[in-house]
Amino acid sequence: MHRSDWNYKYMYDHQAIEKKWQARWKKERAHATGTDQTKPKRYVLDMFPYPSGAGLHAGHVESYTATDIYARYSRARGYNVLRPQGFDAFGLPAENYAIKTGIHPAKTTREAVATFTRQIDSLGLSYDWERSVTTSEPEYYRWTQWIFLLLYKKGLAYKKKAKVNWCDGCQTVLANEQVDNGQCDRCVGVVVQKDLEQWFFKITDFIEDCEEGGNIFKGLLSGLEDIDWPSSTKAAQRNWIGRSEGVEADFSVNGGQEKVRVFTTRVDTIFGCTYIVLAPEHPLLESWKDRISNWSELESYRAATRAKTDMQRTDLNKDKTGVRLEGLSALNPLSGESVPLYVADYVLASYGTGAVMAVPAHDERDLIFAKKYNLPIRTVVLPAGGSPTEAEAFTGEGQLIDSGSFTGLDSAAARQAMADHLVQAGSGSRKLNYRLRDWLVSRQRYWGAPIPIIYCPVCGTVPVPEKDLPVLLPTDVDFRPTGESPLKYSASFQTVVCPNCGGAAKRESDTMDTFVCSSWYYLRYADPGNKDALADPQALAYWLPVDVYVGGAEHSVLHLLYARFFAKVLQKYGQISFNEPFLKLRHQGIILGEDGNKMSKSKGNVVNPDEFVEKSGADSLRIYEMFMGPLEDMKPWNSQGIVGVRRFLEKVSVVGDNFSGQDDKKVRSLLHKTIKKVGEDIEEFRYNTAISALMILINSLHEARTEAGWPLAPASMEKLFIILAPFAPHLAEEIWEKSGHTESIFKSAWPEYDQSLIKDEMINLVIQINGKLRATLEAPADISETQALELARGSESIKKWLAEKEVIKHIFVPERLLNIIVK
Ligand code: ANZ
Ligand code: ZN
Repeated sequence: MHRSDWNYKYMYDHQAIEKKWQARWKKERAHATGTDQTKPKRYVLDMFPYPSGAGLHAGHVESYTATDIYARYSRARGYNVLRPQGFDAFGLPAENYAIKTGIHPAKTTREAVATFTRQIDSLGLSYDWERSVTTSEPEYYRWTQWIFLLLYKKGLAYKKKAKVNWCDGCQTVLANEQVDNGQCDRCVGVVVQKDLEQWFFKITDFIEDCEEGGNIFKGLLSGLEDIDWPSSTKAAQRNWIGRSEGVEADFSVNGGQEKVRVFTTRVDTIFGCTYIVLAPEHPLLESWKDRISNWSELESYRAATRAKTDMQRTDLNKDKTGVRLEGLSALNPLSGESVPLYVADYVLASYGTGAVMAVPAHDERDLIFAKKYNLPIRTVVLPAGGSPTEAEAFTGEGQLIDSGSFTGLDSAAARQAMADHLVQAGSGSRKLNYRLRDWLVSRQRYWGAPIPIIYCPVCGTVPVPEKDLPVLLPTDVDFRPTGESPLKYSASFQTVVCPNCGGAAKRESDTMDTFVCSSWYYLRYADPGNKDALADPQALAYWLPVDVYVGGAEHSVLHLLYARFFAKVLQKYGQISFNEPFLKLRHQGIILGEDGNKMSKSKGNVVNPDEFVEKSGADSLRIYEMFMGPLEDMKPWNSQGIVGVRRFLEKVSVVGDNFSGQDDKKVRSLLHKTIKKVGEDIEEFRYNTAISALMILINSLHEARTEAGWPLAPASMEKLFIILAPFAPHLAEEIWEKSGHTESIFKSAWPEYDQSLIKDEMINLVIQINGKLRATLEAPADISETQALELARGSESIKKWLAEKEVIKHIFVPERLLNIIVK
């Protein structure tokens, strides 16, 4: 950008004004949470930031401004508003930086928190800092550990050896939710599968509703119906949970007693099954060792799949490989047909029964595999009025053919009939499956909350007693990654006795996934200083649940699912009395660089908010980001745009210089329309249209200005500044003070609009054709010449007079008459 773009006329000194008001707000504790709990409340929450060394970015400004406008508006509406902010401070980046530089993560985190706080304050965001939390502080993670213990005591936290995602780059395990396309979502390194003993949280227990003591607790699925969230986010959660209704069916092996059980959602295609596939890890394989004649071939295949991730294995575009189990065959329980057995890694051990009936004609993966290994492809479902092709699998529903006594049924009816048949014959059952797995929460890293567990050679696994919390993160630690948790080698940490028998013991050395810390932080804001409990029940009862939550859509299945799970656990065990933590959720869209690309250091297109705050002011930056487009849209940065917004604020400041004037009927009516629109838009987060309405109003003020002053009387003018204030808080305060007020503008109530003023005044417009009265049409008083002509042309009673005539000219008398001359 060119320097000259910044040549404002400086009609107001934004730097002086903004500093002045920020200092005053701080001194007067202007943003402290209200204490009068007889008032209705609104809890307005942002996803708290990870305090990275890079500081605040444009996306933070976007979402924090959106919630700030909402919070300021809500206060003016008489709500008690909770508007906290904190820091999600544990995590890999600080630790990775420490490994590189040797600087302790506690120090870099502290510095980053200070930078973020300064930047946030420079934007005039009305956070109550007295309620801030930082997840890496012992007074906070003490309660993270306390929740871990609650889960442990209720059997919802357990340790087991499992195949887990291992990132070599980060030298730690990852949750399924943190693996993106086979890559680590932090370092983008390849994720491999390893068998490790790890801690899990039983999130799968909370998918469906459950009953306890006569109460129904809503699960992760049905709870979605009660909340106002973007439908795409709800869909992402449903998909991730992946509820699927199907059938388990037994195929007997080699005509004997032994059976292999498959899970299918399409039992209607069972007559088209031409082979069976088992996952390479399937437990039955070992027991068939003696009967499989190509055992060694199978062994080497199984070894080769071990390195692959689930994602690589199930990718449609990847080559499908497998090994036939020579010497074995399976019997179809409905058709009685004998089919071969294969082991192939496109079938996962962890889903369903780890075995599938393959139907190449109706399943894409099976088709690829069948073509490769020359297996029969048999069509058993026809699309309505269609015929089969071998090039593509027909995966839709239709009518059954070649399916014995089931031929002719449609897919849905066939599924019912076949399931009944299998159940009666004792060779199958109806089955619900889920894609969601329990949440893997242990990490072999330093910078996280220690898991409060002690291992005693005599007593086994012993939870740390609550009175001994927090288990402090030690500082005498070498955090270079070795694949084992650095805490294992901290002498101070490992010097511990068993709380049970007093004998020498060892601590769990893994730390918790940072998503554990962020799954409950919103509760702590209700009562952040509490030393005896996670939060006072009365404070929770008043403030929770969160009324409005704003944050990025990238958290759809991570944070947002985990937080819902925690709420359900805490509700079930009496800690809270609600089931869904976030009643209304909105996402801010990604802000792209000026070049239309994603902002990145390497592209040099990163916008630093500090620069814009300094040059055009926080108020300009706030309004610009809200004016860029709908909040949830992805949109590119445009430096010219902020210049335009700044000009708008300059016009505002000119209006604020003195309030003298008298209400003009039209402008006053526009003011009341704007009051209505801005209020309604804020409630729905439609900030761009609210701002454009304010701009129109300010422009019309300038246009209608006369010698006598502004076209609004001071009382009306005040209303204007009150509705502008949430957007441009500093400038609004300054103007308010200049106009003689001694109290903050944010103490003023939101103005009510006058219903009678927002109704457009209507008149009866006389329409003449060649001077003869032909109609009188109802029209707004301020109808223009062209609008009047359009109105006349569209009216049935005039159309016939104009048909096949040529309009020569027309005469328009505003508010009275339109005379159309035709030939
Ligand atoms: C036969 C069949 C025919 C299938 C057809 C689909 C279409 P969802 O909906 O995601 O639950 N499947 C079952 N277990 C599997 C495993 N462990 N690994 C890989 N695939 C597995 O998917 C269920 C379908 O996925 C099942 O239905 C099975 O293939 C496959 F025309 O059975 B189906
Ligand atoms: Zn012991």
